[in-house]
Order: sequence, then C-alpha cells, then structure tokens
Amino acid sequence: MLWRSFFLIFLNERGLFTNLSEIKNPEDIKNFSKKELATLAQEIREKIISTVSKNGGHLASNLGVVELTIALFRSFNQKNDAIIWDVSHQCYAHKLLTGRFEKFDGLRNHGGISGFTKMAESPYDYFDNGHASTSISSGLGLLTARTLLDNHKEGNNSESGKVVAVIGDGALTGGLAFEGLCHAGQLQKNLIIVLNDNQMSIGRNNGTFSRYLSRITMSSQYQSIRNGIDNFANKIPLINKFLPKFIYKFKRGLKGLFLANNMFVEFGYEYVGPLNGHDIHEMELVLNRVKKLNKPVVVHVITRKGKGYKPAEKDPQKFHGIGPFSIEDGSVKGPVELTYTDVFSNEMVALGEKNKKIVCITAAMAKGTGLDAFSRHYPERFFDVGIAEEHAVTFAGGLAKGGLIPVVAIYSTFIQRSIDQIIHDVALPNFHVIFMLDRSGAVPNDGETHQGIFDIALMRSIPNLTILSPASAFELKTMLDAAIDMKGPVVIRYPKLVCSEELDCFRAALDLGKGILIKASDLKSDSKSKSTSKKSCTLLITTGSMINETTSAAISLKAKGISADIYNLRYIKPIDEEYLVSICKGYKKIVIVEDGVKQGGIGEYIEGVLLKAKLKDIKVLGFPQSFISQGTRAEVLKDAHLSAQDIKNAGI
Ligand SMILES: Cc1ncc(C[n+]2csc(CCOP(=O)(O)OP(=O)(O)O)c2C)c(N)n1
Repeated sequence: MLWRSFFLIFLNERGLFTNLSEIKNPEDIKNFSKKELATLAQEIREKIISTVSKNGGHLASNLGVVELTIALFRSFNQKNDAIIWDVSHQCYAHKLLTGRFEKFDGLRNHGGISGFTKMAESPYDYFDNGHASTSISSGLGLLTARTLLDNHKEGNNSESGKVVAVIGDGALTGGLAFEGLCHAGQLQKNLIIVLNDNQMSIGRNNGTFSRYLSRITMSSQYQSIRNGIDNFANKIPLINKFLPKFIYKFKRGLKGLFLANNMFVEFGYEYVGPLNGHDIHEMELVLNRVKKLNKPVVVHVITRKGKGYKPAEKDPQKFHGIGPFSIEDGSVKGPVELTYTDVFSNEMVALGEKNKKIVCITAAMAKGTGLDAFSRHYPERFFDVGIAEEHAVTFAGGLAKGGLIPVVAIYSTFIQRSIDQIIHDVALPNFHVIFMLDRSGAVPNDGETHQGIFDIALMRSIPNLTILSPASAFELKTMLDAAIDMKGPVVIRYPKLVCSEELDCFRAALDLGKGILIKASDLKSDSKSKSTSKKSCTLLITTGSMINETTSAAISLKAKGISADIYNLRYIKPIDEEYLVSICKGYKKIVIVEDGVKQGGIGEYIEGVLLKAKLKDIKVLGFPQSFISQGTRAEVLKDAHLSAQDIKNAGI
C-alpha cells in the first residue's frame, strides 16, 4: 500500500523506523529509545494483524502482550534466562523477536511455523506448549534443575539463569497452576510468575479467583494514592529521573499497607502490582528488581485483550481464535455452513427445554463447544468451571449422583487431562454422564498439542463406557437424544467439520453395538464409473468422522470397477462382534479406517475379532504412533496416509 510506504519512509527519516525484519535476536532491542520501542510495538501489531487476517490464529491474546513481551526481552538475558509462555497461544511477538520474522507468513500453515512455542523451532522456545496451566510447574522444574546443576559445579559462581512463567488469569484457574503455585511457594526459589490479567479467558473469566484478582486490582484507596504519586512525579521529571528507586520502594511500602494479606503473599511470594501491562518502562523497572530477589514473586500486570485493533478490543472473544478475516471491519470471510458443533449446540437447547434434569458443563470453552446457546437459555443449569477439565468431570459425577443428567462438552485433546476422573469418578460408579468430544480426530492448524487422536485408544479400555461416533448431523442428534435415555457414561466424539451429506440410512434408530451398511450401489457416483461386479468385494469399515474420505474412496473404487461397500460403525464401544463378523463375511478385502492412533484403537480391535473368525486380507488405517504436526484437515490426513486416495489404494 502506497500510504504505508510513505509512512515508513517518514518514520525512517526520524529514526523511528525500527525495522522488525532486521531483528534476529532479542538483544537487538536493548538499546532502543522510548520512541523506537513504541514504533516497534506498532510494527509487531501490524505484522500480527496482517498475518492472522490471512492464516487465522489467536489474535486478541497476542495483541494484548506486545509491550509485555518487549519489556521481558529487555529485562532478561535471553541467552541464559527462560521465558515460558503458558498455553503459548500468545507467543507471536516472542516469535517475531526471536528471528522468525521471515517465517511468520507461514504461521499455522502446513510446513510453516507453529502458532505455539515449539522446541524444535527455536532455542528460545523452552517447551512445546498448547494445553493450559503448565508454565508454573515446568518453570519450577527447570529452575530447580538449573540451580541443582549449578550448585554441583565446584567453584562456579555464575548465575544459573532466571526462569519466568507468563500465565494468564484464565490459565491460572486450572488446578495444575495451583499445584505449581503451592510447590513454588514451598521451594522458595526465585521463580518469577508474570500474571497477565486481562479479565478474560476465551470469554469473560468468571469465578471466585477472577473476582479475587479484581479485588486486588481495584483496591481503590491504594490505586488512587498510587496514581497521585505517579502524577506528582511526572510533573517534576527530575524526581522520576534521579529518585526512581525511592518512588518504587515508597509505592511498594504503601501497597504492603493495603494488600498485606493477599493470597500470593500468604503462599510465600513477593507480590508486585498491579502494573500497567502496556507501559514498557514501568514493567522493566519492576522486572529488573524482582529478578534480584531470593524468593518466588508474582508480578501482576493488567493488559487489554485485542489492544490496538478496534474490532478485537470490542469483541475479544470473537478474536481470541479466529479464521481469516477482513482487516477493515473484522468480518470473517467464507460461507457459514452447519457444523457438528452447531448441531450439538441447537440440539442441547431443544433437549434442555424437554428435560429439566439436563445440565451442561464446559471448561472455559462455552463458545467453542457451542454451549453458549444453552447458557443463554438456561443460565441456572449451565456451569463454566474455568480451565478445570478434571474438576468438570468429577463435578459431573456428583451432579449425576444427585439425580441430574450432566452433559460435559470438552475438546478431545483436553479430555486427556481427565482420564483418571472419568475412570474413578464416573465409570467406576457407573454414573450417567454424557461427554461430548468436539474436535475429535484431525484438528486443523493447531498442530501436535491439539490433535484429537488419542481419545479412542485412551477410553476404549474403560469399563462401563459407551462410545459413539456420528457420521452425519442426523446421527449426532439421534445419538445425543439416545444418550440422554441411556444408563452409565456415554462419550460422543465428532470432528471440527461441516456436517457430511445426509443419507437415508443415517436415519435408522440406534441398535446396541451395531453399525449400518451402506451399499456401493447406494452411493452417488459420476458417469465415468465402470460397471462393477454384482458382488461387492471390498468393505470399508469407518468411524463416523471419516465418512467423507471413506465415501470418496468407495466412489473412486467404483470408477475402477471395484464394488466397495461401507460399514459405518456408529458404536466404537461396545461392538456387537457376532453381527460385525456376519457383515464382514463374503468380502474379499476389509479396510478399517479410524481418525485416531492405530495402536490401541478400534481398527486393531476389529482386526483381532475378524482374524479370530478366520477372515483374511484386513488392513487397518489410523494415525501412526507419533505426534502429528499442523495443516488443514486434508493435509493432516494425507500426512498420516488417511486421505481418500490412501483409503482407495488400501481397498484395491
Ligand atoms: C487444558 C486446556 N483447556 C482449554 C484450553 C483452551 N484455551 C486456550 S487459551 C484459553 C484461555 C486462556 O486464557 P488466559 O490464560 O487468560 O489467556 P488470554 O488468552 O486471556 O491472554 C483456553 C481456555 C487449553 N489450551 N488448554
């Protein structure tokens, strides 16, 4: 854009153009003037906005931490000190300042850089993060290792390297964060916890702890006296210049008077804040002091989610994680088609009306799971427990014991946190709890930490559990309705996807352990199809979420003269083995397709059943035992040899 080139030339002539693309190393920004830092922050924001508008990503959280990232990079020695980003969805400025400007255009794309910190990408990325509330524990571990190893080196007086855990007020609601907080308070090492408080998780951060943070922040007497001191000092610049230490100490002393009993202090921490998280200078002043302490410290910074981009400031929830959008007005591109999430969302509202015993639970994902609609209709029967998946499950067990019918909606990847609670607090007592696992199978663009490929293998072995996998919108509705009337725990897993084409056979009622057979002759095919032998020779057995790829494969096989029927499993557990064997008999070749890890998955299990029944020529297609990196759904499936083409090849 012409105006932008003129603007940059104008800035450059005044020494205000910092050229973000030249920064290869965080040390480069240490000598920047105040004006250069402001320009740098602006350039970082522009780069983040323009990239996310094309690739999608976590916009609002990243815009909120630009100044914080700069302040951290200026206050710490990046060669030695570790900055750990909790969840790490807010690491874009960190990436831009650690030599990844050139790669930034490929953010979240197949083969591009990750939207999260990733050790393989850079030595500045200390952990492969993506799930919330881990930074305090992993930071404490790293710090402990560093101090122990350093102490063991005889005569070594060098600094071991500081460790900073940056955690949001949302991530701090997770139980794991509290476990880390308690342990760090006990060990009394100089772990520096930067609490990035924007009063938002993905949506508004509710709950006791959030209210508690607001109380700390809003301690109005303290705030107003503090502001008075700041105003006074600002009016007389010499005071700020020559007595910053004195002013800092005075303010700290004052705070002690007002906030002596704050929870962090009682846990054994030094507490500093709340600071303006968009004032680089103020944060640097504090960070440079707290790193010299001999105890753990919480630096509480207040930031604004979406800062610097009006549409994101206005609606930070919409811009928390967003697909490609128009920079001009923030509108999201692309047609809006019905997804499985929409179907669940609508059906829950309908079921909530019919049955007053139904309650819904989310772990900070009301919008993502579609439960926001239920929450608006039945606020008294809706619970957002914060990023607390373990609690969500055990809480649901209690609700079931008390006579309610809890529906817990959690993404497949985050349910990994709650396997013990599902076993111990729900499956063992056989409580009637319904688990809705959105984002099961291949998950687009978020990479290793977010793939939903472990749930089948993790849960199939749990007694009392029923696991269902719908192949269409109608099947999802049927399964959810049926689950309400079942006994014991039920899991329904479905992908992040637009619903597949509805077939008449999907309307059949559920029959315990049985799937439905879709004949090759019932599949739509193009006119180029060769005529196939009357007898079907290949059977493609599939989980519901792989129905599109399996159907395409069957149609391609038909075009080659191979008649391939499809068996849509519906039930992942239990499986009516006798019925399954009776279906499979008569086929020359059987291919089992699942969008979960092959080892311990449904494919291996079915293969075992069929081999026992003396059936031969069976192939199992599933995810390999490795962590699957980012790409579109189609790219992820192709990498794992699970594309329609791969299924077709296996069926020949
Ligand atoms: C265990 C787990 N559950 C849910 C999520 C989804 N998630 C990603 S970011 C986020 C909100 C984090 O809020 P906060 O820590 O305050 O960061 P902010 O985006 O507000 O800066 C959630 C719920 C996750 N990453 N990990």
